Amino acid sequence: MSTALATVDRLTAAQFDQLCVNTIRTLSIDAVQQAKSGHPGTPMALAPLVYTIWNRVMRFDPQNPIWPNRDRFVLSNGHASMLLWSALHLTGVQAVNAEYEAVGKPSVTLDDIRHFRQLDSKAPGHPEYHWVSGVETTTGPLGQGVATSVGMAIAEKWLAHHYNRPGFEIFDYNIYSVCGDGCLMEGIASEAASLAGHLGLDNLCWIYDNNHITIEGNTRIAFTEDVAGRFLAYGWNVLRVGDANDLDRIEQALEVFRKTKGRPTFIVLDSHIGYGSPNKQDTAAAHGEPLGDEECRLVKRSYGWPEDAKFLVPEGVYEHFQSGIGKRGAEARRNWTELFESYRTQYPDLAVEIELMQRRELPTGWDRNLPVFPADPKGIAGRDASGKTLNVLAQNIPWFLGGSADLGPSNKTTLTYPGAGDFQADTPEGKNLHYGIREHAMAAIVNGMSLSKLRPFGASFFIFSDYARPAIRLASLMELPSLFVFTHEAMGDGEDGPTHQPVEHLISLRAIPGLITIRPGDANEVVEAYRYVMQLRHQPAVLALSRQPLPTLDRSKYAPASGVAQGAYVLADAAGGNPEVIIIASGSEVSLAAEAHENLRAEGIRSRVVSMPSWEIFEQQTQAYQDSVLPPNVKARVAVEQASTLGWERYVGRSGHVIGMKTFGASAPLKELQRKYGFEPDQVVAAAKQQIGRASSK
Ligand SMILES: Cc1ncc(C[n+]2csc(CCOP(=O)(O)OP(=O)(O)O)c2C)c(N)n1
Ligand SMILES: [Mg+2]
Repeated sequence: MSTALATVDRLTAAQFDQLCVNTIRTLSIDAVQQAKSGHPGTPMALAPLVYTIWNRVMRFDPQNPIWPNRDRFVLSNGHASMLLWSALHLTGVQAVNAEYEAVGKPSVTLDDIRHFRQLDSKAPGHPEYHWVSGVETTTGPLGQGVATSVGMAIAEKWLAHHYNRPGFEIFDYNIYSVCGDGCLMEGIASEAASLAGHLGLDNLCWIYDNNHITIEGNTRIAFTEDVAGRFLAYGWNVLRVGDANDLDRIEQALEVFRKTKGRPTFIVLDSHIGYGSPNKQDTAAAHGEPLGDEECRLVKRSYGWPEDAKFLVPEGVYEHFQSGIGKRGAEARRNWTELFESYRTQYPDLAVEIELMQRRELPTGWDRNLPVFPADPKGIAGRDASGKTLNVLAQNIPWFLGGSADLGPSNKTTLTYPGAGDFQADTPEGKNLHYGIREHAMAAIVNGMSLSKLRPFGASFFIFSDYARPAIRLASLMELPSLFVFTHEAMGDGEDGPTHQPVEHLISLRAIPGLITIRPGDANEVVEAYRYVMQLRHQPAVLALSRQPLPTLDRSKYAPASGVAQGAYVLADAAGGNPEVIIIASGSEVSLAAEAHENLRAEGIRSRVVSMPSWEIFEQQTQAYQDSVLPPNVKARVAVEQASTLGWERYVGRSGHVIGMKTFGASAPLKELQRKYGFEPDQVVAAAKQQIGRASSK
């Protein structure tokens, strides 16, 4: 008689385990079959792993998937999402909304699973944070999940050392991340693993689905390295479980992980993709397409499952999860909540911080003492103004921390105030992170920390935002307030040449939905940019800051820098507010535009200068405000920005003029580059006059 059909009370514990494992398998198979797309093979292979982690090991309360001290589960091989949907469904994880309130319904219903990969289903193609409660991070782009998990592990270490007190282990959770061959081939995983090993993150466990299969076939065609040896070299504790169906061995390995101090753990799990499928097991055919009706039947037969049953959750399965993770998680959370209540009596200030952080709020006084820069024609570099601001913010906001990918001295992102400290294995309370030259992992780690409710930043040269871009994109997709501080945002490092001069980066980042990019025009705009981004709760931001000094504008003469909060504002206007031409600029070109404006005025020409540090913020303003800044009847328009001209037509119109970059830059002193590419007052003046002529001849 099949296990599935046996009477529940006659099942042994082992049979019950198997029943649950097979439920995960068959739900996955049926969902993929129904959707006519998806990835059945890996859920079939890894169901025992996921079952063991969730039901036997993880400290996670399905009733409250955002309890701060929960263990984290990251499915880095996101194509196997049915594993997660099954786990969230069978354990009864409850949904919360964007305001972190329980909404009183399950996160993933059986109906969602029936509508796997369909519009509005809470069982989409890949795990999506913010869309499905209980998903800890969005995965699918291979390698991102494991790298993000390193950020989660860093965050746990920092939180534990900052907030735990004797007798009060407020933070002591672990992070489990499952990954496949694809994740481990991606460079980002190597970057992240290297840093995790260096930092000795013993709260972090990666489980590698060693199935020798990827889309094109057996890994012998492209991936023959000694993966275990590689992780040993990174300084990880490496374990092996030779049979992915052996729940006890998996559990033992996870126990070894929990007992291992001073190193992260890497478990190589030998598995068979498509396990149980007579014709597809161990082949790439099991990876990414439905098994087909006939094979589904054969597989179910091999599992001892009713062949024609669909989306079957046999009697007793929900209860079995309830008595496993449900009971353990509820107890753990209850104990923690009691602990936290007495912590609150003894350490009220710390308790308040922890609670603020959970809601992504800022402490009172978070913006006190922000610098105000006096007018100065010589000015100060964007990066220097940023460094001063960061140092104030980090002192005002205890959980604001970050660092650079080895460019701290150049990005000016180092926190230098007394006590800031370096985050290292033996000083996990430090606020200066040293990501090493690993921009891609850095950005994912920033996301991981942000998912853990810290306010983290990462920094590099703007040109290398390309190396971080996939994780920046995910920050936006996840609606995380991750902060990316990029300096050397245009041609300010002239002599370094075109390899170091961003051209297409601004427009490329502007193209990411939801991401806020800000290119401030002077030191006070830098401060205002930070004031704006720190208040974001659900959007990431990129700051593009200058390497070279920019004149600090005289705000008694020009409009206040607080206009940054509108994205664009009228900096200087024609007398009577009736301009013949509008000059729009960002960053280093704002003072250039202001200079051109003065020259035009001397010639009796009425111009308006609009400082436009952020397209995205401007576009969130009312139409009335936008029209007040860019009056539709003023057609003569010039945009000046040391970056690709692409997209500026939306503000200057098709007949407007854009002074920008149409080619790469060159290696030369900045002044010569400014002349060569037209970033000089005379050229702005000439363009403005030509625009006026053109508009009036119509
Ligand atoms: C960055 C990235 N590149 C490519 C893909 C497309 N892709 C999805 S799964 C996959 C193969 C993954 O192989 P493996 O991790 O071994 O997964 P398995 O088939 O064993 O589950 C590829 C290439 C992706 N999702 N992300
Ligand atoms: Mg594989």
